[in-house]
Amino acid sequence: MDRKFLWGSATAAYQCEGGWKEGGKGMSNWDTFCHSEKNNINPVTGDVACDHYHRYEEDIKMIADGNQNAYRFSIAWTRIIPDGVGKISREGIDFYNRLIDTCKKYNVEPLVTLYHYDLPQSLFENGGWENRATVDAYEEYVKVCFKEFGDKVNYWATINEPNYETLCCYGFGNYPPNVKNLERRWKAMYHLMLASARAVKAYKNMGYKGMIGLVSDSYPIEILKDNEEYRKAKKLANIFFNTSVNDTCIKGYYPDEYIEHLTELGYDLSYMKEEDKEIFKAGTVDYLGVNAYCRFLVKPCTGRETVMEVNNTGDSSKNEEMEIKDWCALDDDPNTKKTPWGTEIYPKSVYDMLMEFKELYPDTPIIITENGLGEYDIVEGEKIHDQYRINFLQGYVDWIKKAIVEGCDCRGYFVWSTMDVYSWINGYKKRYGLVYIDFDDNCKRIPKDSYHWYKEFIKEKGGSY
Ligand code: BGP
Repeated sequence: MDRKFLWGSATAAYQCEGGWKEGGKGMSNWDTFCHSEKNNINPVTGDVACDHYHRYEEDIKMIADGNQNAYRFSIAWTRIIPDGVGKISREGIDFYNRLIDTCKKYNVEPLVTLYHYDLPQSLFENGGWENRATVDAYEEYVKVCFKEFGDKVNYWATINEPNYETLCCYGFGNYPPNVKNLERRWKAMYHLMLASARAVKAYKNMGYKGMIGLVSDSYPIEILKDNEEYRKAKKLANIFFNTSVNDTCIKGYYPDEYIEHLTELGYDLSYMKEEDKEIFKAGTVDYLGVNAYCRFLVKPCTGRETVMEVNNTGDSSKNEEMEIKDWCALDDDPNTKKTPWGTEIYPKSVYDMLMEFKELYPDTPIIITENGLGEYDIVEGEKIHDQYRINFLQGYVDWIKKAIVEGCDCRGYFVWSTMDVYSWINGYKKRYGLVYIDFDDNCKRIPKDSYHWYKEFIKEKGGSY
């Protein structure tokens, strides 16, 4: 495998494919959730989404025309094994073979995520990731993927964001099963981490030579005051958001401090089995995929009960609230610019994080598997002048360059997202794409100014990374 820097963009199956009842696909928890009354904030579905299921060739051609040499997408488990366990669907396998072959045809390297939030409904109903049986089912599913696509795919990602997914499922409670209970969260996350380790182990045992990693949403944690209480909040936040995932998949064991803290909180950890230790050891990743969106500013808890509210409204006056009892609270710097959804715009965060990884995990290469800006885009005479997105992306790639020059082993960068896709809970109004999708006009594709900027940037500067 040659070592070219990957310049690409990313999507995930539920967010772009559509074709929710086509090709023998089974139902996922997201199909069910989006059709339920619980989906009441922005009540839309991914039934059609960008119609990528039918228009993937047009999309991959667009990626290649934009000078991108890589495309990150996810496989919908429900297309491969519609009921989660048991019968394999040939039609589903054929679809992903076509998708991967099309990438190859256009010289676009596929980076394939095996699980990106959409869980087969049958497994979800049996407890989802809280149930260890889901780990067994996942291992069977990924082995089918390795067997069918392993000769063609050089980059795999086991799980997308074990931290953020379980935070939304069991902290904010805005993703199915819509629960607010952090004890259940840690259990689900443990099983996701175990599933990832079992996938890595299976991949190696099957003799494949590609790179397999995990995609982690990671955040540099910062404090605005330097005193003991703030430093303690920073340390706990780092365990909560970063090392609980990153140490585990890179070093092959859960950090002691993490286990100690959960024990202090009186949680039942009997789901952590002694025999799993060997699996975590054998299942360490070849690279860490990092979804880099922002930093977290934290402060000590004020003593209130846990409150966790995420801004899914797109109204910047509605602040995110995160006060996690016995851990930390989210702080705010009023001087930093924010998106309409309240996320800080702070490109230097990627540099701070990469430099931290260089110290903590010097032997593990990093691929930035997502980075992007959610905005309301406006079409003006068939054009989208998203200069704000260009500024944002330019900031990030410049800071990444600096980190590489200073010795960080970063091997790729993917913009979220290839085109506008369904945004979890935010629906279709929060747009991240390099390409605009007119959801009211047969999913017409219009490249934005940022698409053209990225194309030129890769041509001019891409080779120097
Ligand atoms: C990441 C997810 C993506 C994507 C992105 C933007 O956490 O991996 O799937 O959706 O965030 O998030 P959102 O659409 O909620 O703004």
